[in-house]
Amino acid sequence: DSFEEQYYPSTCLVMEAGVRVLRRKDAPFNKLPFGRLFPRQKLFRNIKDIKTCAIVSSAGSLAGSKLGRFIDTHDIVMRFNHAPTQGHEVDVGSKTTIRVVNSQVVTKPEFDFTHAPIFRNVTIAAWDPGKYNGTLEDWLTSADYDLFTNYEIYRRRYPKSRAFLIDPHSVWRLWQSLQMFAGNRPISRNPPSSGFIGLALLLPHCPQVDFVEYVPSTRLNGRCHYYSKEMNSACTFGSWHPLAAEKLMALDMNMAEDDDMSVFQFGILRIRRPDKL
Ligand code: NCC
Repeated sequence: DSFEEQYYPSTCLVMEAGVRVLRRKDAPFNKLPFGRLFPRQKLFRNIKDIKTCAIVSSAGSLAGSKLGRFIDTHDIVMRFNHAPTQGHEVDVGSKTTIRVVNSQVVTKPEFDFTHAPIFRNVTIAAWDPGKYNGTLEDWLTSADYDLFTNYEIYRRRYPKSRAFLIDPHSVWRLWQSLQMFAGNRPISRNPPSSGFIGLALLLPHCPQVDFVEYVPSTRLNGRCHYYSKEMNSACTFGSWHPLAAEKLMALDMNMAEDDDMSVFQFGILRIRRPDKL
């Protein structure tokens, strides 16, 4: 085993899932008109210049954190779904490079995916799990929410946009990595949350990822999101997504040099990419 595999097996497991966006050359999209909607560009420009990335969870306990300035110092900032920055800059920052969005957000009219300014001028990585063991052809007709219609509208309206679809097979491979980490405690056969998918998607592009308020900090306040008043601990500890298993695995990936202080006091996990895989 390499040095990394011996010391950071969980990080390696997440890397090995190979979470990725679909490309034009991928079968069956290379033979389908739909595949020509995929951007020719890479997920990120100037990948050699990327040194640090921040992933901002949507957790309610980000409220009052004052982590905005810290978050904005990163080269790449990832956010989720329709989580706003406006009005919350002090706590969550104002920079957004990429949004990972689930297929409900792409589909449901209240989010207005094809028009809302929050989804413009940022990279989009949209995902839908489809059926476990389903083919990509199946997925096109049996996605949990039909994200394809609005994806097509969006791409035609904004041809220069960097809006990608995440390979659903890679989402299920990530689920398998999670199951492997959980060992003999079976996890529910539901896909990981956008947060964990985002981590796995970003890590291959970034030597150091700071994941903010994913493992809950001492600010824990019972709120679902920092941008709403809804109280719901299931948002933090999980109900449908295998969120608790994800967070245990992410905590196992933490490499902050100090001690547990930064994780629980500041709510920041620091995850380094194993470079010698
Ligand atoms: O709530 P959601 O997640 O948009 O949050 C994004 C990611 O932040 C992390 N999170 C969030 C809240 C919290 N208290 N603790 C956290 O750690 C999680 O990693 C989460 O993935 C999703 O994953 O896409 C999810 O989306 C929502 C919802 O569809 C969208 O917000 C749109 O309204 C789901 N909620 C429902 O379906 C009711 C949620 O289960 C998963």
